Amino acid sequence: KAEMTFKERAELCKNELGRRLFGLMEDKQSNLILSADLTKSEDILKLVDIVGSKVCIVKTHADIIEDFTVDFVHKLQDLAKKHNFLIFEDRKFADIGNTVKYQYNNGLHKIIEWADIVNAHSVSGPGVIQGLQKVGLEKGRACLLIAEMSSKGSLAKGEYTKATVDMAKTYSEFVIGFISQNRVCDDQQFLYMTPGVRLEEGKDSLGQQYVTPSVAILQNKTDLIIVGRNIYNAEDPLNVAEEFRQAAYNAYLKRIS
Ligand code: UP6
Repeated sequence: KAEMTFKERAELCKNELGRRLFGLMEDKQSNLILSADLTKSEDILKLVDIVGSKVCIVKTHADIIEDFTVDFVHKLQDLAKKHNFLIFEDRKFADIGNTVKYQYNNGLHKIIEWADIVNAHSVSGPGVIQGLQKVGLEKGRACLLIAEMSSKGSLAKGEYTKATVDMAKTYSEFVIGFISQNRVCDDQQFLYMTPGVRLEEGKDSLGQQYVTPSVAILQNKTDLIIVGRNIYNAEDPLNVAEEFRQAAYNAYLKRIS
């Protein structure tokens, strides 16, 4: 049977930002996430201005930026408006609820102020979501759970992955989907986002494992691809981003046809 479209699935999503993301993906014809893993804010802003029109989300690692300031955040938010994308801070929260609440809301980065989406490991149990949603829900934010990882030897598999899916179902007002390599459950209200993607399969020297966009979206049936080095190290990031956008969106179109 034909699969539901992103727009149709938006109606199943219990989080307003999640619904917006489903719609944005179809409007912008993009299920591509840029992982902007550069360490200087100027470089990030330059990159994001170049490829922003091609992506539905820009993913950050705030704690690798050497000159992180509020001014940087404001400029990133301006670019998010200009190019119409969401901001996802890849913080991978993993502590008890009370601590992640502070890590989300306080500290140098004040992630709650600017990140539309954050993510969390499920290793500490549902308290991590309870802590995050305590500050995140009233600000209209959303969260992803890490159900599987792209790296070699990852312990996030089997029963761990299943228990993570159950947690997401319990907290689906705040949890809009997963970081995963596969469609870890058949629930259409969730988004499945896959890192470890580049144009050719392979690996790096530190355990990262890569699949191609069509393996991720067509074969493993996830919804979005997350691409870092293959775009930001490219000579022409705009062209390569467009290549990824087309590959990933066409794979989605094939799946729903
Ligand atoms: N990431 C993974 N694998 C996971 C979860 N997250 O690679 O299972 C993140 C990394 C990096 C990006 O922290 O920011 O996705 C992948 O970057 P790359 O395309 O340069 O390998």
